[in-house]
Amino acid sequence: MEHTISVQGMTCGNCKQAVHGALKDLPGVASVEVHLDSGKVDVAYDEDTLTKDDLKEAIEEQGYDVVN
Ligand SMILES: [Cu+2]
Repeated sequence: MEHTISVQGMTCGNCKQAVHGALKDLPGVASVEVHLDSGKVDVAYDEDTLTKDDLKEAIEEQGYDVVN
């Protein structure tokens, strides 16, 4: 399952690393790509292991807002 998440508040490389790391650490996540310029995060994950809400929560725990 591929999902693109819109995230608000990512402004620099540290933000990018924080979001990337938080998602990549979740069991069931295959790949993460963070696009700072557009605020989009592409995540490939296993639907049997994770839900979109799990992804959203992991991002929000880092202090960023999820738009969709
Ligand atoms: Cu930053």
